[in-house]
Formats: sequence, C-alpha cells, structure tokens
Amino acid sequence: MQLFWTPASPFTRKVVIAAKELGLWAEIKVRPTTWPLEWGYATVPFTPGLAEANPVARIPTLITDDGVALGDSTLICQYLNDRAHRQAAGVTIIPADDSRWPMWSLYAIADGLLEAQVAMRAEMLRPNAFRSDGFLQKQRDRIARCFDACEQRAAELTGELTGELTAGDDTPPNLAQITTAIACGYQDWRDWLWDFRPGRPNLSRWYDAFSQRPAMQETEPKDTPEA
Ligand SMILES: N[C@@H](CCC(=O)N[C@@H](CS)C(=O)NCC(=O)O)C(=O)O
Repeated sequence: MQLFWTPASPFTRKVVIAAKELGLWAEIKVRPTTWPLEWGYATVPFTPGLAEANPVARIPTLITDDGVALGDSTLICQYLNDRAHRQAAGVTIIPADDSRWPMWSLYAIADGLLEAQVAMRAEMLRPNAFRSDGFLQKQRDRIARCFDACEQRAAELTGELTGELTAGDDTPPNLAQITTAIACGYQDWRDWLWDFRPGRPNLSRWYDAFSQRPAMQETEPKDTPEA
C-alpha cells in the first residue's frame, strides 16, 4: 500500500494512527507530499502522482496493493480495518456489533471538528484583506459545540462504555477515540486555536492519558514542507 501523506494533516494522521493501532503500518509505503501555502485558496502544483491517483487532489490518499485509489480518510480507515480483521480476527477499530452506531455518531462530531479546524487553516492562509471574520467565527462556534459534545460524551472516550484505553493498553482504540484525540492535538498545535480544556475536565483528562499512546506520540503534527 502507498499513502500520500504530510505530517501536518489531521486527516492523514487519522489514517496513520489507525494503521499503527491495527498493526498495518509496516505494510504502507509513505509518499510525502509538498504544499505551497497558497493551497488554502488556489490550485497549486501537486506532488507527482497525487492528482493522477485522486482527482480531488487531497491527502490522505491510499493506493491499495490492487491499485485502487482511496481518497478519503474514513474510507481508508474502513479498508484498513477490514484488512487487519481478515489477518487477525478481533483486531478492530470499528466495532462489528451495534455499538458501532454510537461510535460512528461520536466519530461524525470529531470529524466535523477536524473539518472546521482545516477550514480555518485554509482561511487563515488567505491574505489578510480577503479573510472573512464571519467564516472564521462560524468555524470557532462549530469547534466549541463539538468539543462540548465530546465532554458530554466523555464516558464513551474514557472507557466506561468501551473498555479502558490508556497508554499501556494493547487493545486498539476505536475510530471515534482516535479522531477525537487528533482534534484535541490539532487544537493544541495551532497557535491561532485556543485551549479546549477549560470547562471540559473529563475530555481533558482522557486526552492527556490517550495522547501518551505510542501511535499518538509518533505522529505529533509538524509543518508540511512547501516544496
Ligand atoms: N474528507 C477528507 C478531507 C481531506 C482533506 O481535507 N485534506 C486536506 C489536508 S488536511 C487537503 O488535502 N487539502 C488540500 C486541498 O484542499 O487542496 C478526508 O477525510 O480525507
């Protein structure tokens, strides 16, 4: 498998953590991509092979060993989960039973949070005069609502409902937990975002423990090379 990747993209981090937690990371060849900062508001020269594999020209894009291009992180995680489960029954980040529906419900909130963070990033890259304060505020409001929902549903993250998941635990976390943690990590990383912790003690405690997992530590976000 080949993965078009950058160290900054939270959607790509989701796929990398999923692959590591599922024991598939060694089977993936990383294809680093570069992004001139104009990507936020203009078509930029793409890393060779990316737009040819995925005309949407976004990362993550995974090319399977059969040559199928999967250009969306949710889809890639489902593919990896299927593959891992076939290799070792019981290894999963997406429950097979009915608990998958609350998991997907929380996942959609965390993924919407990532979308709002990335939409803000693109807007922040626009020259000052073209930035929309209204658009930025809309994303801030969405981010705050989604973090509030994660706090309210912290029992689903902490393990009261899904099994304890901390640094030393070998059981793969579920995809909602992975995605929520990435949203918390992105919020900490970008200096134009704010501390999500005040007023959210349960989410904060859970994230501080979860972020010690090796897959989280090995994928700390870094700036993407422009060329
Ligand atoms: N829904 C997609 C979103 C992917 C996405 O927005 N990727 C960003 C990087 S975080 C990207 O490639 N942006 C480049 C662009 O929009 O031109 C997924 O889950 O994979």
